[in-house]
Amino acid sequence: LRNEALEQVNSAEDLKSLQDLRVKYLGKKGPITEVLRGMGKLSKEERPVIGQLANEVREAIESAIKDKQEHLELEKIKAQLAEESIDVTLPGRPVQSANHHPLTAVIEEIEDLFIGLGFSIAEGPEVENDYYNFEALNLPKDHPARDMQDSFYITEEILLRTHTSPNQARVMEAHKGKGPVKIICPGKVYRRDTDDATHSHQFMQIEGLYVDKNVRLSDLKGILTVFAKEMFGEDRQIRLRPSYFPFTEPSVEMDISCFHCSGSGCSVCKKTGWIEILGAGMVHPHVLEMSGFDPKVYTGFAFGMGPERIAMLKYGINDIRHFYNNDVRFLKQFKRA
Ligand code: FA5
Repeated sequence: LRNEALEQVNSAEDLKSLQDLRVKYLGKKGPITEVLRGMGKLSKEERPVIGQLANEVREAIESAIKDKQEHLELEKIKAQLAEESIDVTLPGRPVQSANHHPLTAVIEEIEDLFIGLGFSIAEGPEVENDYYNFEALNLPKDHPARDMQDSFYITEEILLRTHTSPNQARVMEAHKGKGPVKIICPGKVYRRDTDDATHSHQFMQIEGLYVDKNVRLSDLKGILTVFAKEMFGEDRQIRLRPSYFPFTEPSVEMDISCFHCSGSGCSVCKKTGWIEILGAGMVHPHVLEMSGFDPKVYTGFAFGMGPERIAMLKYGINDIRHFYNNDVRFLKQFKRA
């Protein structure tokens, strides 16, 4: 009995089976209790011998159970510790932090700059009426200059705006003929242009409009010079070339110097040392009038720039399509300080 019990105690795998063994061998219905209970039936000589033997067996089993219990409890604690331990030497998981898209960063920089010059921000719809996109800008139906911007029409009267200039008319209408109006309007525009390194069918523009008494072409030139120097550095030159837009008279296009250009950004400069970044001019009297401003009292200038081209020049990016492909390897290079 003793050997059998000790063997079972030793091979017990957990505290529960150990408890079962304790009940089985030492419990009220166990064999040892039974022997002790039957002592009365034994002879005087047998009693101390059997009694001693039974006690020895009981003590041996008890002590085996106690040892085993201590052993199992220790094992349990060890296992628990191993399971819960933290390896402080493991390298941490890197936290991916988001950052601004380079185009967003440039647009915000331009916005901040113009806010600093007293402009406020206006926004308008991307799905636009033919009236605001063209007619209110001196481009009646059948005007040949409509072809300058090949359009995505939705219906005969509704299209995806081809530029941010419709907001000139919208904002002036909202001012009900009373100046000053001094806004910039950033937003997406759409044209049926074939995508290449410097053209995209969907791109951003930032419109500027300043209407007040006595606004002159020299004010436009002054503002654009400040803008170019702030954006690209003091040593940049600007150049205004005569141009044509039906909604401005006179009209200009602004080039910015890129003499110090080297590397991939140079392809944007087309090796001439100048790159065109915006169209501008004095708001056509007819446009002022159509939107409720008296051209005898008010004059104004307007401009429309392409922030992609500006970002390309600023960061030496040689293909406009990088902005839209969302290749993380490209985007990661523009961490904000
Ligand atoms: C216009 O869209 C006129 N609305 C700008 C204007 C506003 C003139 C106010 C006068 C007064 P233009 O089509 O040139 O003009 O476009 C203006 C700028 O948008 C360009 O200088 C260029 O930077 C950018 N741009 C034009 N087409 C694309 C294109 N397909 N992809 C990327 N940028 C373009």
